[in-house]
Amino acid sequence: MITYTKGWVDINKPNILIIGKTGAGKSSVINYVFGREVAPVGNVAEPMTRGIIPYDHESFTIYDSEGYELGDDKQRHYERLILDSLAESEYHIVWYAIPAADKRITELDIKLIKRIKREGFPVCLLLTKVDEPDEKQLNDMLATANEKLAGVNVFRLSVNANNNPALAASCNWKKLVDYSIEKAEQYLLKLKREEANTIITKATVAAGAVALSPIPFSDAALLVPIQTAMIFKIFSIYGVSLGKAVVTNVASAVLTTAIGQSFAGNLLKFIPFVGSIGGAIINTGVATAITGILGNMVADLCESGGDIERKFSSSSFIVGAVQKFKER
Ligand SMILES: Nc1nc2c(ncn2[C@@H]2O[C@H](COP(=O)(O)OP(=O)(O)OP(=O)(O)O)[C@@H](O)[C@H]2O)c(=O)[nH]1
Ligand SMILES: [Mg+2]
Repeated sequence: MITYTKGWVDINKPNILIIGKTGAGKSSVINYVFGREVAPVGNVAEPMTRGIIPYDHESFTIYDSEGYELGDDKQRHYERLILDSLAESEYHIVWYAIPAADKRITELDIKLIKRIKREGFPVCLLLTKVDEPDEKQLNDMLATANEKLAGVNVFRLSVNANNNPALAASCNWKKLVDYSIEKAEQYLLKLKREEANTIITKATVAAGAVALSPIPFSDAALLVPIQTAMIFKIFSIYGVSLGKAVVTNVASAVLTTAIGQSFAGNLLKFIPFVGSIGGAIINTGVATAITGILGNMVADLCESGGDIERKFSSSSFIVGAVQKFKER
């Protein structure tokens, strides 16, 4: 039984999709990784797995899939199926299995692997059944992968290496899973950051509009709910839940301090009549800058993991935000 590094702290488990030709040994790979028989194994001649079947592990979920059968039409159909399925579902890394027993990597395999990579998905190559070819055949396959699939990591695997310690030692089972968890985690964080960026952009536009609003003395007061909503949405992307009061307090504190700083040395702009910073009129630049800084700092915080609530409500978060505002 192999134990795997679990890098997952605050975010979901990675979803791994395993694909490739029928009989490539995909289901056997899953069983080996799980350390027990979970996926039914067939024979090379007859397709076994049908559809897509998830197998849930403590540190990841692997989706077993129906393999493609030989024939250009069938392979093209398969390619479409895989690309559609990647677009619709939440996979974080693809394991592309090619049996070393075939002694070659086909152009269609190369094309599909490159396409998956181009779509932005992490993908790696699983060279299965490395017990079958001789050393030269295996080296030729590795050379082809190296030449035609530069940048795609290759893992040598065999579930039949028990009686051959040298072969067993050349297999990369643990590396495969550790690498996949790490890559999937990076990919998931990238997706989450993109989602957070969309929310931040929308909030900065709304904040800029508030600064242009004709309602007198209300800018700063109107900004806080925009920022609070933005922060809540970012936290929810990363699966963090915090009380409303905490978020409102931090947003108000950052805004108050930042506005206070921006009026220092420019007292003419300050309106003593209102008597509170909440009534200050701020310009669009200030409103968008402070909102963008807050949003990005919250996303950074979520990515850093650990005790997010404590870090978020600490004075160093507020001081850091104001510092960034001054340096902008
Ligand atoms: N020699 C050798 N045979 C293997 C290895 N892994 C799997 N096989 C055999 O290859 C055949 C197909 O294995 P599966 O795991 O069912 O292959 P699959 O890719 O899931 O096939 P489909 O579900 O039909 O797409 C079985 O007879 C396995 O015993 C291996 O590492 N070495
Ligand atoms: Mg199968």
